[in-house]
Amino acid sequence: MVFISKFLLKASKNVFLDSLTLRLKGGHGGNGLGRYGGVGGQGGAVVFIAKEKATLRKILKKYPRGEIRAGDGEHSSKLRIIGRRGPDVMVETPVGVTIISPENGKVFAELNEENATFLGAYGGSGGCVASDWIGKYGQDWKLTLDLKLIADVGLVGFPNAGKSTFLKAISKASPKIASYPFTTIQPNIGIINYPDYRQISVADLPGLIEGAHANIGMGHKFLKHVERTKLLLLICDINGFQLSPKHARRSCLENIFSLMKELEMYNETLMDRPSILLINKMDTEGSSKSYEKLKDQLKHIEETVNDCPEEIRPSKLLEFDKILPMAAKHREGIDKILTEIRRSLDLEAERKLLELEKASVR
Ligand SMILES: Nc1nc2c(ncn2[C@@H]2O[C@H](COP(=O)(O)OP(=O)(O)O)[C@@H](O)[C@H]2O)c(=O)[nH]1
Ligand SMILES: [Mg+2]
Repeated sequence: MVFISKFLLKASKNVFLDSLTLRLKGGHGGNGLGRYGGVGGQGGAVVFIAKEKATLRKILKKYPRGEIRAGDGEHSSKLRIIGRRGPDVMVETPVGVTIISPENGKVFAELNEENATFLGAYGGSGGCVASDWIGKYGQDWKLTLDLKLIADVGLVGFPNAGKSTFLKAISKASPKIASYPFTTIQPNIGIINYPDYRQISVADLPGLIEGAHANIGMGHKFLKHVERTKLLLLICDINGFQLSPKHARRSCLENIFSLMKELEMYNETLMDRPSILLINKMDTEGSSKSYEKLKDQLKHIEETVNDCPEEIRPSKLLEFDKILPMAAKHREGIDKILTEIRRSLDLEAERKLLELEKASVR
């Protein structure tokens, strides 16, 4: 166990956080000044405000100890009879967090819209005659921010790669299967049921196309969903892909780079997300030979990426936990994939735990 932990720490990337517990302290109220009837300033408050660009990781980075404190109210003085209010602290949270009690799971709020706010901790009132001129402590407690996930695993691939077929092969969901380069619009969620009753959810999302990060087609919506998954499963057709005669025909390798580029352009931190690469349609003619070549190219991916056209060249590479071949249509290779999905998620869960321990949160 100790050994594994050391190894994980070394291998630790920027783990995706979907839950964060914080200690929140409202500011202390300032003392009053009885002689002059002066009232102390109210302590500042900690306020959560939902912002599109915010992440739980950014909060942890700003408050590495997981503790957020608002400013104290000013004492009343001869020069300023009414003490100034302590400064509030505004904490930007991602849109879609649920704020709950870490003790009993009670839900206090859901911040589902940009600029929605929640009072995380109130400041203490300033000292006055009723409190014998002594300022009061602010609220001091813990809250947990939970980010709603769409699924544990997100399928990432161009139209026709075989995402819907794959989802059908691994779960009981029965998504629409199209034989043309069109794509499911709504995410279909499938559940993998393991023999020991463990369940892992998988989201089949509207197919990604080049330029999605720039909001072409359903792109942005798609990427927004992908952001809310813990493990990325990239699916590529071994034979490559061409969206239409107007578009360039891309090889399987180029598609892999192009997918990375889309993810990176949308949100760079996605490149730190654990990922598995699945090469589909291994039942088609010539696929074995192409796969051997591809494996070799991926082995030297740092160099091969330089040969790829600039418009689809990522500046950072996803590090795949595994690269696996399959023929989703015939359920070939699926069992091994299910084992690896689970392994990747477990490894990631352990990394996250370690990181939170390091940050001494909880
Ligand atoms: N030969 C072959 N065809 C496949 C395989 N997996 C999917 N397909 C076909 O590829 C087409 C697109 O599959 P689909 O699952 O709809 O792709 P999606 O757009 O990524 O969801 C369909 O005609 C599937 O039958 C496979 O393993 N082998
Ligand atoms: Mg589909």
